[in-house]
Amino acid sequence: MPKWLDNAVFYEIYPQSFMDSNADGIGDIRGIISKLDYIEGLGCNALWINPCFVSPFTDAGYDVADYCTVAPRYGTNDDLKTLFEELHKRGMHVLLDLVPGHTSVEHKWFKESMDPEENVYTHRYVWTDSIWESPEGMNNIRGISQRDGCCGVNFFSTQPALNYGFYNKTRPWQMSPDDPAPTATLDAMISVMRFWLKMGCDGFRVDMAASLVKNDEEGKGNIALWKKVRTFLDKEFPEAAMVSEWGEPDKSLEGGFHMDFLLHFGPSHYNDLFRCDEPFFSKRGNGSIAAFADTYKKNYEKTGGKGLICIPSGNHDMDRLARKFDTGELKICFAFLLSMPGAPFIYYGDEIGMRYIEGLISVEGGFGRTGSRSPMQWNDGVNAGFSSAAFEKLYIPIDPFPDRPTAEKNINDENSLYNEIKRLIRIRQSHTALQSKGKIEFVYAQENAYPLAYIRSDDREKILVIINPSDKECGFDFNGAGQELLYTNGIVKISEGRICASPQSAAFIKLDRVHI
Ligand code: TEU
Ligand code: CA
Repeated sequence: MPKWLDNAVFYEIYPQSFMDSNADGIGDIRGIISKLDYIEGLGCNALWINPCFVSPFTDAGYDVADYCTVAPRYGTNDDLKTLFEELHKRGMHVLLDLVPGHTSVEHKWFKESMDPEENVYTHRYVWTDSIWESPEGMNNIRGISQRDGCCGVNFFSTQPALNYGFYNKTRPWQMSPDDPAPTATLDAMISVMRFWLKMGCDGFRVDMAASLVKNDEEGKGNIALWKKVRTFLDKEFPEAAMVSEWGEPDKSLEGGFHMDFLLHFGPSHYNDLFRCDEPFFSKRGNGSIAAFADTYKKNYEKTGGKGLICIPSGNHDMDRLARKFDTGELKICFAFLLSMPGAPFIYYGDEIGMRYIEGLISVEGGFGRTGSRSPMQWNDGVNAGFSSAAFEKLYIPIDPFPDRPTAEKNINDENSLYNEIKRLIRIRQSHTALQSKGKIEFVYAQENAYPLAYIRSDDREKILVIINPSDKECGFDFNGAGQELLYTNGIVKISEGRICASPQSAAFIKLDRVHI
């Protein structure tokens, strides 16, 4: 595993909405470069940038038309290379977004593949052998060319599925992952990875990583495929970091990913934390952490030593954290996010409490996700400092409320969410036990009960983390003694064999003795 992941704290940038450097209303790479001081100032030392490649943008760039060229609206390949260099100068790293499962219908591979005459790309995508047969369990594209077949799609109807083979073959047109055409597809994707890694990118976030091999209930075909990618990386780019959008760390890490995300879908119970009717982190205090902690524990044991489980604050597909939570609640969310194992991911704007913009018309396939993708609010200038274009030209309308949070207001207010997060990152970065690989042991994570407590440890120290999102005082029996309060928000005390946490509090306590 690349050493830099040990203390990586990621910042996810949705490039179209971060910073516009040339007044066309769309964020761009030069804009990102101009804001590296800000990101570094917060304490983040790594970036994940959503797809920034040539695309017709029917799914915000997750419909790639040319994997090896930066979309002109974001700049040029040279700009991206400059970004890599600027980051490396600061000791920072960057993951690009690899979308290996599907392309745009406008990709030249797909155009060739629609041709009824046999050619190199005929089997690059999942095609049935008759226009009258749809691929089972998938939506499809049909009748848009003279090729006699239906092509499966992975997401929107503009995103035809690349052919990596079928783990269980039930129809004659289905190939096995080791057949020549699926092998050629994987080779092509490996070439894409090589292209960017050579240019200086530090790795990839991999989109829908479990979707490549089809009819693969248990994930075995996809695990085998990613193991081949691991072999390539071990040989040519051992320092490249790989994080999967898979949501099942026991599988993805076996496939050779260094990290997997917990997501708003899949079996992780991630939604119990922040995004359900009664989330654990709501001050109402009606949530339950038990199912999350149990699943986390199981995965943690299964994946012990193999890689990291990453918990994001949000992403471009989910509701903004601030849609349901106030600043007080958000501070407690981040005390948790920044004290868990694995590399934390902060979605741009979450650090200043950016809100979900209600009622927007969908932009570039965002639909309900559009409200979480609005332009970053930098200051009280024109368009919140995001762009000097006319308001109507902005990629997505900016939060219209005059009290909208901005980076500037946050930076200047000692009690802001931003400054709390900055403090939390600084504490994490000065205690290896709190970082990616420090161990975790849950001390208190009960059904329908508060608080949550765990011990983070390594061979240097043991740190007890107590998190009470609820607006009630609560506690539990604890047989140990604290030595030093590393972080506190509210009042948390250890006395007479009991921990007592004030309403909406969080604390990190260095332990000198503990008997549990
Ligand atoms: O998302 C995959 C994913 O599973 C989505 O279905 C998600 O659940 C959805 O956005 C509803 O919230 C990835 C990308 O993150 C997403 O932006 C892309 O649209 C999708 O893949 C297709 O590439
Ligand atoms: Ca621009």
